[in-house]
Amino acid sequence: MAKISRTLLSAWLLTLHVQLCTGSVEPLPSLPYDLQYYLDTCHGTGDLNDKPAELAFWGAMQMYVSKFCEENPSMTTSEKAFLQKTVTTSFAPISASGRGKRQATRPRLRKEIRTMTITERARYFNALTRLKRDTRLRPNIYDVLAGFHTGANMQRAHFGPAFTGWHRLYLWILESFLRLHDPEVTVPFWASVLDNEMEDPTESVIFSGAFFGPGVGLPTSGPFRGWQQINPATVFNRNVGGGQLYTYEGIDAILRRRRNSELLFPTAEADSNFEEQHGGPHIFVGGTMNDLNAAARDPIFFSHHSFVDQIWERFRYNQRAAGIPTETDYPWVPNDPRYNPAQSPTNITGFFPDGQLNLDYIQITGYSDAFFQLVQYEQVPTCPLCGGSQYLRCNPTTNRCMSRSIAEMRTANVDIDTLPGLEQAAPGRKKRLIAYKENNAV
Ligand SMILES: [Cu+2]
Repeated sequence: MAKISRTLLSAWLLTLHVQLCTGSVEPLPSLPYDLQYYLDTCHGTGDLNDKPAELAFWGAMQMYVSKFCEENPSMTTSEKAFLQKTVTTSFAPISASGRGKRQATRPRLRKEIRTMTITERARYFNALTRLKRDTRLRPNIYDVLAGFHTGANMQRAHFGPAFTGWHRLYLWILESFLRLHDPEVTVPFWASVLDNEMEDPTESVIFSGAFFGPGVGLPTSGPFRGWQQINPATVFNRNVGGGQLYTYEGIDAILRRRRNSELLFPTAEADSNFEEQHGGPHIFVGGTMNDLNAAARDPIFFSHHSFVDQIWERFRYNQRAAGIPTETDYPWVPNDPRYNPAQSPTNITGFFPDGQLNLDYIQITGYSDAFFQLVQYEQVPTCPLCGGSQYLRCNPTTNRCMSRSIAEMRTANVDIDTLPGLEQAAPGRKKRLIAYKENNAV
């Protein structure tokens, strides 16, 4: 992959800045602050000249563009109460209230999506579509939650030590809302390392109608094919094939480390830069996923982040084994300008972007060990059985599992275009299938 020089990157970003702001070319006195900040700090111990150009461009641009994309929905009192109540209830078992015993809850078991049964997959996709149709928040719950991942929150969620914890909490919140509609569902993870083993990952079953739908263009088939009609303003698109999916080598480099400071901006080691590695699949899926401000509109975002979280939990398991306290290993040096103040361990996560709600979980909450007890991950499938999944096979040469392609499944006469049990996303149909109960949110 092409390497770049700082000068070239600066020139390219400068041009882009000018196009974004004015549509015409004007000279700028210097690089915009955020771009300069990214170049100066975000590469930490890595050398920008050793970075794949695509990733460096991507990181710098996400950081920069996010500030133009603030979404400030105004909510009614009852909407606020509903949002607040659902989130607060979901966090009740892990909040350090000291008001007595923790709620006894069954852990949420998250699986690789190709090892789920057809029914489990259909139930997960149905819960997503029900959230997309659920107007208890306007325009719908799914879109409001996707809006958490925009604007000023990007400074709280990305490019610093809060990256892992913030997204862990975010996944938990989405999952809690899904469980209002189906209390059994959990967010499956997409172990893109399995697709990376393929000769052409764009041909993976992941991008079939039986999984996340087409890898190019709008969701015209697959589980989200009605989403365009539900809200044309927030429909997503894809353009698979760029970027770099997870590699076993990259994951191993992360799992060899023992401190979060070795994984996270601004001090990440070059080969175990967790957030940078996570950018690869964003670029690979392309389209909406390629723009962090809109990425959560594509549900594949949450399964990608479920995998990010699965890797982090494996890292934390190693930390525990080495006697390192996971809850306090939050890399932070007060008054060091390389650290973004929005990512101070005591700063708010800011889930509701305009701060109207009192959902002021602080950044270090994401490092809480309580999640270890309430969420469990299955392993990434391994040879020879590969989780017993018909969508995976063991590559005997590498002794690693890999995804099957859509063509392989067709040759084997397995229906890969439809998913039995999928509910139609008919617009305007309001049906609350499972009534909200105070205690079924977890
Ligand atoms: Cu993010």
